[in-house]
Amino acid sequence: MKEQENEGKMKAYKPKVNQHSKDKQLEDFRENPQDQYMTTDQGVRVNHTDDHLKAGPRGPLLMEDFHFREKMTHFDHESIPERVVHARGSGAHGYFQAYDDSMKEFTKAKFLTEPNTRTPVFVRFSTVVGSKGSADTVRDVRGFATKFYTEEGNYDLVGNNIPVFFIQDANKFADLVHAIKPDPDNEMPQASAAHDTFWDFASLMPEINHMIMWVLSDRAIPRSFRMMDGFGVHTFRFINEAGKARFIKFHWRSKLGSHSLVWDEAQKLAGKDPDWLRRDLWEAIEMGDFPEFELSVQIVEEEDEFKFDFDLLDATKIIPEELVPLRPIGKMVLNRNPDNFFAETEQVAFHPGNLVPGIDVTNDPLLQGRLFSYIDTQLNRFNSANFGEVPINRPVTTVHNHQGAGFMRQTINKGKANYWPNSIGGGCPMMAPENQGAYVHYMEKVSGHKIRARSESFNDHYTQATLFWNSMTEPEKNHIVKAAHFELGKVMSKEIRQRMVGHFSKVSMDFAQRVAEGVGVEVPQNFNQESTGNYEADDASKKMKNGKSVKETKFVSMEKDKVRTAKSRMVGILIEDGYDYCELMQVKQALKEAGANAKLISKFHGMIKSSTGEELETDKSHITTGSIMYDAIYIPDGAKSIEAMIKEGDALHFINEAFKHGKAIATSGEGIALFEKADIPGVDFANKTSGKVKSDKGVVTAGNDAEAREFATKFIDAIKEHRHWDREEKMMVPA
Ligand code: HDE
Repeated sequence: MKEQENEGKMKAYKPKVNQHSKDKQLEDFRENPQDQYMTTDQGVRVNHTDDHLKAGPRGPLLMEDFHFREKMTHFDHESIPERVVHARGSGAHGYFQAYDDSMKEFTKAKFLTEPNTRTPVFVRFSTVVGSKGSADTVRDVRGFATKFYTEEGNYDLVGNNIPVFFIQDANKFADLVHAIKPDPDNEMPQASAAHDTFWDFASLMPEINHMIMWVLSDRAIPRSFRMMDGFGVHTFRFINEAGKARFIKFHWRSKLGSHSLVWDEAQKLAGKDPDWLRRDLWEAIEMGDFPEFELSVQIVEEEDEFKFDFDLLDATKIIPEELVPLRPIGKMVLNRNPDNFFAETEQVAFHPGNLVPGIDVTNDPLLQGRLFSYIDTQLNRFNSANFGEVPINRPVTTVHNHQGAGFMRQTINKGKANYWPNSIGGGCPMMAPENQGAYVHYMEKVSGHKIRARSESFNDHYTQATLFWNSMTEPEKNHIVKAAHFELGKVMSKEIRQRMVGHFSKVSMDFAQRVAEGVGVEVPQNFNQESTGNYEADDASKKMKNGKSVKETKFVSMEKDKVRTAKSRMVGILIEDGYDYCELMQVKQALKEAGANAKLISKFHGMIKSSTGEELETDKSHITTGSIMYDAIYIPDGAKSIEAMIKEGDALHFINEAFKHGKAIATSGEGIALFEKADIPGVDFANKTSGKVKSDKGVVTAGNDAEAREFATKFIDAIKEHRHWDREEKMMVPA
């Protein structure tokens, strides 16, 4: 009788299934209604999961409650060690497709040469320093790791969004990471290089200087994972069908271009939306704005190895694109979000040594060390050698070998012969000949003494740092200087600040002076800091004498190499009751046609009435958003709406802050008074009624007689510029 009563209560508890929900799990349940019930891990159906089994409703737990024990045990064990670096990441599925077969001349890798094949990929973007729960927008290098599930096995391109690295030899990696991670005594600061230990290490290690320039630049605060380039960093090798090898460098170029945040914005976003980059990627894919990246290579003939003024094996150097241009191979499209973060993004295991025929490594001493580290770290994360069997890591090709045991083995290998050679199993699996797709390492001839040293050819640590500085536009230089003021400004030790400015004096006196004045030190004369590496003269350095170089390279500057598009940009539209519906709809339509997205924002979230009576529901209220979450802002005309905003601190701050961050801002008619009130410099109030469309440094205004279409076009042109850095000259605007 009691049991029947209980059952009755439980039925009453059963939640209603929302027929309109789009949840993927629900879709599966709809397809297989017999599977809709919760079960234990043993597949036994569960009738109640809110209380554990007790001796009476106020009594103790009964150990026979297998459902509770299993649920609790699983929960207690549901985390794995986070990655020691690159702990915070976001993943996406997609495909890669070659444009044509032109790479056949250089590589036999089929996925790079067969235009009719779409190779599935999984990409994981990451920050390096912060823990798994840290903010996305911190100043840091971004990881850009791609797993290609090719027909010849998995190939991993485990790159970054910066083309060079901090150190030249893998033996320094542990020191670098210890120095940049939070201090060992108090575990501070989180996800930041701005503390004494990192700059102490940096100031004692001249090889870091080129990388420091990149990390201080806007590359280290990307606007979006979709809007950054990627690099393989090391020099790799392509091998063609005939066995000829060439040196190559991999590049990913975002089709949307490479764009950044500003530092003030990055810091505010870290508080307002720490998931900013993750959310941006997820939402873009959900909306069908699929991120696209072009894969290219720089190719250097083996005989040209020593034709440059730097060593190709030195990962602190780029090959300027003026010397070796990029050759496009194909494009990658990211078109599907993961179904489960843990199973896919967390468990994906990359390894630069996952190679397929046609691609090989070089003797870059940084790369060589990585070839050891990645499997080792996966063993720590998975506590098993079977991590390759996790679905996200499994190749699409068949796996045949004798590695059939260990923790959490999934595959059930059959038969007795788990050794090679064997006759019992008919000699299976057999060795594959090269013409059947076997991987054969490139037969590079190597000889040398056993020696703990680096080639003298690695010992120039300033030329490319100077090249980077010289290649920047003035606004980009300003940002680098400000970043140095912030980073070194947080360093307590004057000695370390001094030493770092000493290095900067060898990069550029101008740069060093501008940094020095912000961090309270003098620029030293004739600064010299000995390298910690053991550099030994060898043939390479002699051969490189008079190697090719350039004084400037346009491709390292995000400004000079800018892609102008409004595609997938997010525009914030501020409205209150009384806005001009007709104008708003025309501008929204023009934005849509340009591929941009828009969100309506008002003081309170809800239905807002236009001056002509139409109602629109806003997407956000001021309390849940901020200008930092938009690429551009627009305020439609409408006397009552504008009047309300003029009295609203939040709206004024919104406009003012967007202006400060160099974004396109637009308004018309009465809105011009709002811009004046928000301290937007140079706005012509007289333009309010009769004025034509005016666009000045990304501030677009129009009188209420002006043509809405023309107004929208000018606004979109301003959005395409991404940021209007020339505004920074009159940066008297507080925000
Ligand atoms: Fe990594 N790196 N790394 N790294 N790295 C890891 O492997 C390491 C380096 C990069 O989204 C770890 O699975 C050493 C350069 C990315 O899962 C670890 C050295 C580049 C990711 C490791 C380097 C990278 C990692 C930590 C110097 C750009 C994230 C977790 C010799 C070309 C991959 C893991 C993901 C992750 C070691 C230097 C890129 C510890 C020893 C240079 C994108 O194995």
